[in-house]
Amino acid sequence: MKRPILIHPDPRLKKVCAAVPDLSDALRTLADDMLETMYAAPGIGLAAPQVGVLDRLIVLDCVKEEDGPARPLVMFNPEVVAASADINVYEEGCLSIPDQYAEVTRPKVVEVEWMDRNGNPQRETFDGLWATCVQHEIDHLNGKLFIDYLKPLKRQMITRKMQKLKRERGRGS
Ligand code: K1U
Ligand code: ZN
Repeated sequence: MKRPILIHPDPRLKKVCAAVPDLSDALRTLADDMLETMYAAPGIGLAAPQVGVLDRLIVLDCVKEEDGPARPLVMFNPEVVAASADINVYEEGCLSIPDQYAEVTRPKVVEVEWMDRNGNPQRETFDGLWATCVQHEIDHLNGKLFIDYLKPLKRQMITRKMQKLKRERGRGS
């Protein structure tokens, strides 16, 4: 089932999310719903707070359709355990900040540990877009948005645009 995506500004997007102590069928259903929501958007990642759930859960799939089969990843309690000194600049977007893009600088390569949907620990090294995306999603779990990396004036401009968008959507246009 697709879930509605929260639009910035929303207090739930600024919260630090709680670790998931144990997996449950409800959490697996949430992960499936998040993947469906992400693919439909379309997007390459989604974090639980974006659908209003303050648990440490992210999903991502950065495989481009023309590059081969999908690779949906579900990560509970993801953690960056190592990051390269090498950096990468990528023009990021966010499904909670529609149609706004800005360059963000992050480590180029990161090693991430997480628990998979079967409760098994996983560890993998990510590079390029995968590394950018997994860091963007983990930021969501800590209440941080990509616009928090921008200069205050630019951030304020984007926030005002989103407030206007929400007012217009609220009026049904
Ligand atoms: O977390 C999110 O809001 C999802 C976001 C992830 C992301 C994008 C770019 C850099 C870092 C993280 C998105 O998926 S925005 C949409 C997007 O980038 C995209 C959509 C369709 C095809 C390819 C990319
Ligand atoms: Zn985002």
